[in-house]
Amino acid sequence: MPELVHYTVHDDVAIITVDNPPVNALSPGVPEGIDAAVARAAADPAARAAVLIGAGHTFIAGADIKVFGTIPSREVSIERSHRIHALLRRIEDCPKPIVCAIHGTALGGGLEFAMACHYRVAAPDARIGQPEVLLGIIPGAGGTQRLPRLCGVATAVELCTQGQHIAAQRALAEGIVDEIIEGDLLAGAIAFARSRAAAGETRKSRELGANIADRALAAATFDAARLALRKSARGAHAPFAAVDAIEAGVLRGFDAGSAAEIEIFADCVLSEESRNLIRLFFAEREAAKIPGLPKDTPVGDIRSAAVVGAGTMGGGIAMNYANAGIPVLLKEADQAALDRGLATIRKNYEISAAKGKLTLEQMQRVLSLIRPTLTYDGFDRVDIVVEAVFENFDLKKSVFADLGRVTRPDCILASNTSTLDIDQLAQSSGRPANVIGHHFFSPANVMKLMEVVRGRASSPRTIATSLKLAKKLNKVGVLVGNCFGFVANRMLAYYLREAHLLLEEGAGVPQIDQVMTAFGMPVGPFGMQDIAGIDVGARIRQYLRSTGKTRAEGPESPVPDWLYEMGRYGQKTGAGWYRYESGSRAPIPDPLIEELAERAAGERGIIRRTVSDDEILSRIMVALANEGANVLDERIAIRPGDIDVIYAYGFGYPRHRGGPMAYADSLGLPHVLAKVKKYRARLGDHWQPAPLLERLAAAGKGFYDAATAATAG
Ligand code: T1G
Repeated sequence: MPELVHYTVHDDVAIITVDNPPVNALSPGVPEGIDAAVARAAADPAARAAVLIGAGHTFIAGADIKVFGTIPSREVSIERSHRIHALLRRIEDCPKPIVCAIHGTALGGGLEFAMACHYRVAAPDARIGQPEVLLGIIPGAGGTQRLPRLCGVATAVELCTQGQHIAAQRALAEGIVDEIIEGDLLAGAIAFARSRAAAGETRKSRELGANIADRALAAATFDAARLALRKSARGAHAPFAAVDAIEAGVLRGFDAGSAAEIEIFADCVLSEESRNLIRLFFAEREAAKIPGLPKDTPVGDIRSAAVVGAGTMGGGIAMNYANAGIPVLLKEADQAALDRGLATIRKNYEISAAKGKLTLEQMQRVLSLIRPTLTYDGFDRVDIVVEAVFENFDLKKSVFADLGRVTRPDCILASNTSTLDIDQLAQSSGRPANVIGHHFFSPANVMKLMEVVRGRASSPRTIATSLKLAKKLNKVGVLVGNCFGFVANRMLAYYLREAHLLLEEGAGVPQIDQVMTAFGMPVGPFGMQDIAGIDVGARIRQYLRSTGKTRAEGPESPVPDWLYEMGRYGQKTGAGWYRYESGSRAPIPDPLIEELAERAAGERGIIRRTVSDDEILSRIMVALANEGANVLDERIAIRPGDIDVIYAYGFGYPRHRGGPMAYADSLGLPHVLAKVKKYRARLGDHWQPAPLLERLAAAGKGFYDAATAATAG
């Protein structure tokens, strides 16, 4: 077993190096190794102080998340937590100053170890955080107790309830870090440690009380946080649990607070919410691993790009490249369209700058990387082109024919189409091996998901380069097969079908949206259509009808097309499924929709009835899972985890529910199948049980069991 923690002495300072690649997680043996090394430094006459540092590209990125799944009971969790709390106290009680040197990330347990040290210094680009709530847990190694004592209650509540990583500069300003070290971090940390030793100083975070002394302010902070979480947590429990633990320590002291943290952590780590979030954490990383794609597949280095089409999507895509520091040509057919696209891009950056997300200097730099053009000049020098023109097949095919002519033979040719056939676009280019779908989600510069759509001829290099590029663009890339709507939109068609039909049968638009937002969706199906644009869906339906198809089997409600014919496209026209006061995005229910639903029901001979919230949730989620099963069976998605990652990042599906496939597993596939059959009997043959669902239900398995078995081979 390789040594996970190294001990050396340099300049009368003990150097304790954690060496557990890839991210120095606190896997079994690491905490114990640090503990032993600190005890050794305390007893070592050659050491007047100690530095704790990480080997490789980062400090400690937290507890080993893989271990959480092995915790058998609350009792075992509590026993393990008591052991780690005692260990951190021993570090804090070391009579010689211990300085933690942070580079890369200090996250979760990593920051907790850092806070048990007496001082913390950091590299300028280091990032720190308590992201445990993103895993459905809370800091479990004293973070809810030491953090508020270092940076105050408000910042501690913010970091522990939102889980974001903050930059070293802010950590310094908040009192979490004591010094930023430019240049050689270890040398700077040693010098810092020696200065503390010379001063004979140690400082125990647990004994700092000034930042938590104002009880009234703390109480107000807790109340405000709980109020805000009612909306922002979207039904997740862990953020509230983090507030409870911090509050316990502020009101009842460090020891009582630590005891409360240990109890609360035990409840969280054994919860379904945490299981769902941890599964998603690993599913997101698994999505980058493609069975059958050799590890040594050549990967192209994308250092220059071009985007064809400066509309809403094209502009957002160009911003992604510029934000990643990649110069990008932005081509439009005419000057007016180009000017409109550039104006939107500039406005987006100005909004971000106004929110302090980037400086004016940074804004100028990224804007300078976006080079507008009306011709294909320079396209022969770029590594990738993304086509993002209007969703019209003939137009896209002509663009791909051009690109096949004007670009280098190794240039990747990607399409941002959300529905059209990648193979036909590939044919048009004459370079099918280089063609692939890069399906961004609107707004493209914000949404993290990128469906990477492999065509029949997409080469391993094209696929591997696309997945690596997704990470460079700060996106989550998921490889999917080529079919109408790929994974995200194909399944969404069933989600929307049920929403539209439930409306006709008697449910209300606000009722359906309220059921879905109560479940945890950021917006309901009707609010979502009003944001995305009812015209977008209408044009897709028109295109499909021209090919004799519909988006989903079964009756297609005429109401969305009636709204389209009335010019009610949603927020952008002030009315859609809801009405909107000018300048406001607040949805106002419109009785007209009820009239249209009654008319549609009449035309289908339906007697409208009271529809329960349970039926609404069940039909929508069962339809989604059933089609998800078909997507898996046809290998359009490789794993259920890929589908869940797509829905979490593409549509804001509540992560604490795990995703549509994990949710179906939590219901039990026999139950889901029974529902499909019940709806088939009551609503019609368009409710066709997916063969995979039938097979797994019969085998008493879930989607994830089957996937795990398949991976195991
Ligand atoms: N445990 C186990 N494996 C981990 C891990 C962790 N904490 N972090 C990363 N990995 C694996 C990951 O699965 C992948 O494996 C590889 O490392 C590279 O990761 C006590 C209870 C650090 C910002 O939540 O956010 O501490 O796929 O692809 O993009 O209170 O990883 O190669 O096989 O993500 O450079 C809190 C989780 C834990 C941080 C690096 N910590 N990690 O990002 O690499 S709970 C976290 C991250 C806790 C305490 C509590 C990111 C990263 P593979 P990667 P990256």
